[in-house]
Amino acid sequence: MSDTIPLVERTIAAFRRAYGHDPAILAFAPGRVNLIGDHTDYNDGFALPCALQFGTVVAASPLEEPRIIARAADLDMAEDDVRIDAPIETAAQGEWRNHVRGIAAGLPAFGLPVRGAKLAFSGDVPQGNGLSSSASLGVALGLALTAVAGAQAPDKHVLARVAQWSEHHYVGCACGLLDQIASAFGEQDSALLLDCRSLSAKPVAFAADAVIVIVPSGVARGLVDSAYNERRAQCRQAAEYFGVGSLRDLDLAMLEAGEAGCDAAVFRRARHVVTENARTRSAAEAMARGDLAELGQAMRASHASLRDDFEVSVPAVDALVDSLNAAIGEDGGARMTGGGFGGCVVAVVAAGRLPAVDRALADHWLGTGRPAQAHCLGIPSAGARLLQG
Ligand code: GAF
Repeated sequence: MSDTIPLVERTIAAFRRAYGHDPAILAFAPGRVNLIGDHTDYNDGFALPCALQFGTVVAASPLEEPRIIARAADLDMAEDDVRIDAPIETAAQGEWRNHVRGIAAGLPAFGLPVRGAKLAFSGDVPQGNGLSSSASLGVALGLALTAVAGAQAPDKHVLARVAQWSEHHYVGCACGLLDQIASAFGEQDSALLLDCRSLSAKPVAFAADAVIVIVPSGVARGLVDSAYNERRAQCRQAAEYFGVGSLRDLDLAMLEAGEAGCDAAVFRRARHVVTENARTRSAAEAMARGDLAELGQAMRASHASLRDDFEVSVPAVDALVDSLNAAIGEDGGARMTGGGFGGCVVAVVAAGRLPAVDRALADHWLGTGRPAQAHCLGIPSAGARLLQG
């Protein structure tokens, strides 16, 4: 919580500046880093994320009219003002306003009340890095708007689903539930083993001597939504071809038996999902035992699969992962994280290896000639919560 104080103060100050009084409600939801299990969530599979110390704060107060006014403190106080007594239109694609509108429309779609509100929000999740700034905003907005409507805090699964609905219907990304569940259910000092079929989120405690290192690649994620939606469609195609409801139900034997007649790219997508599910479960077990060597092996294999079979990595990310893995040795591992096409690399590493990691990163940036990116430690943190109200 102490890490969120400057952010909270910034958001309260923005709210006062916009509306001339203090907010009644303050809601916070974190971003997340995924340690392993990417592109499995929309295939009913497994993932191992943890909520982070970064997030979004939404300050809110009721408004008597059926309108939602929102001010984006980090975007020069840009404003949205939308009526909620008529169907809510989408804003232009790519606009932050779609997050506000999508949550305002999504709450009633899940039987939750929405009423007029004044909002201001601010966040410190590094943007465009695959650390779920979008999910953190959506979940915090859902929490704030239900509190403004005087309703009980929503069930966390429903909160996550509302934020996913908003992404699908307003933001334009057909995402799974990984980011929203991680943001809603995060636990201090633990990762979460998500089963995206049952939606259970089981805390897996971090080994005492393990740390998470998050390194931006410096490659802004481009064309993410269209490439993401295409991968999702290929997974659906694979499930149809193999005759299963979702790729969660496919195993290696079925996969191999069906290879000959399958489109080669669709086959590789399916192979990634099947092998990634197995890796994620064994990585969670390795983490619970404190076995960083086995966890690291699973992370390396996950990266190779995302690079070669799912084809969502880029050369700059591959080079960064290689530099990190060379420095880490048997004491953990590194991989791309999130949707791909740039963004961050994550490493889980024995704390004693940190000086070697720092040196390797300094050499990496010098050697590649790419602008050096500041890395940080990821702190597994608690999930979404009301800070006030
Ligand atoms: C993005 C999506 F939003 C998630 O649902 C998930 O599919 C992830 O990419 C890849 O694992 O973050």
